[in-house]
Amino acid sequence: DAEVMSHVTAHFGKALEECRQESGLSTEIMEEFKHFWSEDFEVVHRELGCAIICMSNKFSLLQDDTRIHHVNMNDYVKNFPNGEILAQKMVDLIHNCEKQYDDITDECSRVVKVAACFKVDAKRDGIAPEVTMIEAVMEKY
Ligand code: BOM
Repeated sequence: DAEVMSHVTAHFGKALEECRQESGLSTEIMEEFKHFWSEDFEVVHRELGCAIICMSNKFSLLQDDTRIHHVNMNDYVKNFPNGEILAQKMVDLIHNCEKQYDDITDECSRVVKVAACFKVDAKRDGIAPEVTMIEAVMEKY
């Protein structure tokens, strides 16, 4: 559900500023994390992959091999309003994308590929939020 995803994105996106330095993700590439879901934003930069790893680590969402931690991701998403309807779906989508890029050894490069795949699949399944939906809930976090 796109509404739930807007909450998850608004909350997760708050960690971006803490991760800018170590990831090297400039504001020129990505001004705010909500733009991840924008039609014109291309999920291609290695630095975005590094930022997503850093951000995910703030919430313990990854395992030591930088793949998704299924239990922790499920619990994280369940904490948002109606999160239980999205939690397992999100884990399944991400895991399916991970399987497609398992051969990429560079972690940041692999994670940005997984994220791009996740964006495409989330749009296909109608659970991708509009940027305006994220803006509407950002003040809650
Ligand atoms: O194998 C690497 C797993 C990394 C998961 C990347 C998932 C997509 C991240 C970008 C989108 C985020 C939107 C909402 C919050 C997700 C926790």
